[in-house]
Amino acid sequence: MSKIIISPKKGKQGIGAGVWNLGPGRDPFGGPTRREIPVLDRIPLLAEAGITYVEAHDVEIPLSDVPKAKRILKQYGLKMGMYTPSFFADPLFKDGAMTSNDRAVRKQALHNALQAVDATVELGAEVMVFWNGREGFDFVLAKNGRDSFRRLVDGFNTVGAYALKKYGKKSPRFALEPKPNEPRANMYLGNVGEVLYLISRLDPAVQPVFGVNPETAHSRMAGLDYVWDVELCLEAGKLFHIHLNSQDTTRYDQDMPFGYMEPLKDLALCVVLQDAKWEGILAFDVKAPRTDRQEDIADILHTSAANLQRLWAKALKVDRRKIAAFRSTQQYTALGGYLAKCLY
Ligand code: 3MF
Ligand code: MG
Repeated sequence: MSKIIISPKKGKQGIGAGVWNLGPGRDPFGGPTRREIPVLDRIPLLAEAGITYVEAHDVEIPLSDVPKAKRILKQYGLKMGMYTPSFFADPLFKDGAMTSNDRAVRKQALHNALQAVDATVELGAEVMVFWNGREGFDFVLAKNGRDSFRRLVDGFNTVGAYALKKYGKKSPRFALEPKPNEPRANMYLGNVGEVLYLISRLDPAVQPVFGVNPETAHSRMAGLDYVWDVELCLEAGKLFHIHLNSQDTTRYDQDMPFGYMEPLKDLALCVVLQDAKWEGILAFDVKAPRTDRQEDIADILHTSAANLQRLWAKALKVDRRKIAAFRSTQQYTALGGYLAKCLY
């Protein structure tokens, strides 16, 4: 299949997706429902689905597999869009990584993070993501929140200083991905505002390389509006990456297809990204549901991409002068009606 193109769009063309999007269908209540596809074998599947930019965790493509991964990426005409250390899968990180109460675990987390910087550069990805995985608490007073915050600041300062010293202008940029809960009951960096606040507390020398990776479903889990969350990142000049998907209300994390649950909001999000002349990758963080058959494992990517292409095209046609007019007369119901007309 040819590459999915979102056109016209400034900067990076093509779609991003994670190798973890094509998992075997495990969930907290049951084992796999499909054959587990070896990680590097998922790259050709992503290519077949029209993806351009691959994303992976260090546990999926460890440093030792980087040369092989690069060969496969090249063979299938793909690029690495983003790389990220897993601070959640290893039992070692059961109580967090940078915020673990165990000093030895914090040290290991930092070691993994610095190694992931090298792998990110080696793979040619421009962005490295930190998802707040297990950085949080289930029991009150289990951690000292102020110490945890300080540990995050110190950890990210160290990562930023390492990357800037070693790679200078070629340093990756770091995007922190907020999520309010799951797997912890309460997570540090639970929303975009918290991430921006943390960045404001980093060493000024590293601040320019730190930004946000908002995920539409994560905002929804927090009961927040992802259009405003993205606008807030843009306002701060900190939209470094984006994870697109959808979420059926404020429940457990579902990673459903982009454009499926709230198409009107998604249309509005496309308008915002177009008006901001977003140059970065449009990436999906979706999960093939356990009910999908082996042969249909990429349906979630096809569906997300088709929805995004349709919504992007419709958003281009949204008359910005009409929006301005509705705003000036405060006719918001009519504005909603106009957007619905553009959509349906
Ligand atoms: C979890 C997520 C993660 C992150 C990933 C990249 C598995 O809710 O969204 O996906 O996006 O770790 O940093
Ligand atoms: Mg994500």
